[in-house]
Amino acid sequence: MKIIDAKVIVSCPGRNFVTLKLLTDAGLYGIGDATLNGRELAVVSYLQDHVAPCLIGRDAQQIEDIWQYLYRGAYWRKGPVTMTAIAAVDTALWDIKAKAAGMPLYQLLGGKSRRGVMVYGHANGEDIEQTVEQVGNYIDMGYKAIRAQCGVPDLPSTYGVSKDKMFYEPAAAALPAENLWSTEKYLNHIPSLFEKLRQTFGPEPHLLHDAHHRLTPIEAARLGKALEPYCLFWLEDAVTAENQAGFRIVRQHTTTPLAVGEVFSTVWDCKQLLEEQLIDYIRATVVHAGGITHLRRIADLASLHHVRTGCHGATDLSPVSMGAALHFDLWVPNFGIQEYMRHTQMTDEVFPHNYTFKDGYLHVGEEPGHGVDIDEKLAAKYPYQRAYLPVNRLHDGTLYNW
Ligand code: CS2
Ligand code: MG
Repeated sequence: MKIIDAKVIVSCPGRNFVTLKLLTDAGLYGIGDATLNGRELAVVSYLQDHVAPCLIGRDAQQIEDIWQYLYRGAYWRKGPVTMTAIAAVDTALWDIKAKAAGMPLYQLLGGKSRRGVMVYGHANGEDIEQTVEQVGNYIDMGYKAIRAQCGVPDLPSTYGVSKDKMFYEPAAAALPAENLWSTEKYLNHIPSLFEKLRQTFGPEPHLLHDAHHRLTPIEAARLGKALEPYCLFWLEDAVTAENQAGFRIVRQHTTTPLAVGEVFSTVWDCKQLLEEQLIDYIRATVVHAGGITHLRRIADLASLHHVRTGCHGATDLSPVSMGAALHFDLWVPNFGIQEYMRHTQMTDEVFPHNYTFKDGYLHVGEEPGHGVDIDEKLAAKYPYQRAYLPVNRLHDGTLYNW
C-alpha cells in the first residue's frame, strides 16, 4: 500500500488548525493533527518542504519504519515542531492501518481496557463566586472531574479565565498580548477557591488546577501544601520542567498529586520525572509527542513508575488529536484522565467525528480508524489567521512564563 499524496490542510474555524491527509494507492486515506498553537506555519513548512517529499512511494503499513526514518533521519532530533510533524504522519498512518483492518484504532492497540474515558472539563470565573457557579454547571452536565481556574484580585487577567464560559482560546491576537502576572497575589488567592469548592460540593468531585508553569519549586511546594486539605486530583504544570530535578523540591513538601507534560515532545523531556516518580500524571499527548507510536513508549515507561496518563486536550488540539487520543486512552493500562475542552460547533463541523460525551465520560464509535475526518471543502472556507499566545510580564516589566 503506497503513499501517493500528502496534503497539508490549514483551516481557521475560529482558531487555526493544521491537518495532514495521507492518501494511498489502495484508495484509503488517514489524517493526523499537526497543530502547534502560535507556530502553525512552522509545522506546515516542515511537513510540506521536508517530510512530504520523503513519504511519497513509501509503504503506508510501515508505521514504525517511517517513524524511525523521520526521527533519526532528521538528524536534528526532538522539539515541538519536529515531533508535531512526526505525530501527524504517525496518527494518519495508524488511521490508515485501522481502516485497512476494518477496526476502530483501539483494537489495533490491544483492545479496550475500560468501558469509557473519564474526562475533565474546564470551569472558570472572574472571581471565586463565579468559578464555584461554573463548577456547579459542569457537575450538572455530568462531569465527574472539573478543572477550576479563577481570576486573581488586582490582576486584569490570568490563565484559563475566559469571557465565554464554555470555550477558552488563549491565542487571540495577531501579536502576543502582554499580560500582567503576580505570583504573590496568585498564591494568596487560590487556596480560598478550593476551600469554597469543597465547602460547596463536598469531597466527591475530582478537582484539578493548572498553575501553568508560573511557580518556582518552593512556591509550588507552598501551594501544594496549602491545597492538601482539599484533596485535588492534580496540580498541573506547577513548575516549568526543563529542569526535571526541580520537581524533587516540590515532591519533598507536598502530597498534592502533580501533573506535567503538555509541552513535552519526547520521552527525554520526562524520563527523570518518571523514573524518580516526581510526578503522578504525564500530560503528553498524540499531537505533540510524536503520535501514537511514541506516546505508547512514554506511557509504558510511566507505568513502571506508578505514573498515569492525563493527555492534554485543549481547544488548540484539533478533534483529530482528541479522537486518536481517546483510542489510546481506551487501551492504555495506566490511564488517569483525559482533558476535554470542548470545540466550537464551527470546528466540529470541519472535523466530523464519532466520539460522544455521556455522564462524565467520552466514548468512541466502532467505525474503522480513529473516527475523525476533515471536510476539506468547509475547511477551505476558513483561511489561516495569524494568532499568537500571550506573554506575561511581572509588575517591574520582567518577561515571565505565560
Ligand atoms: C492548558 C492549555 O489545557 C491546558 O492545560 O495548559 O490551555 C494551554 O494553555 C494551551 O494548549 C496552549 O496552546
Ligand atoms: Mg495546562
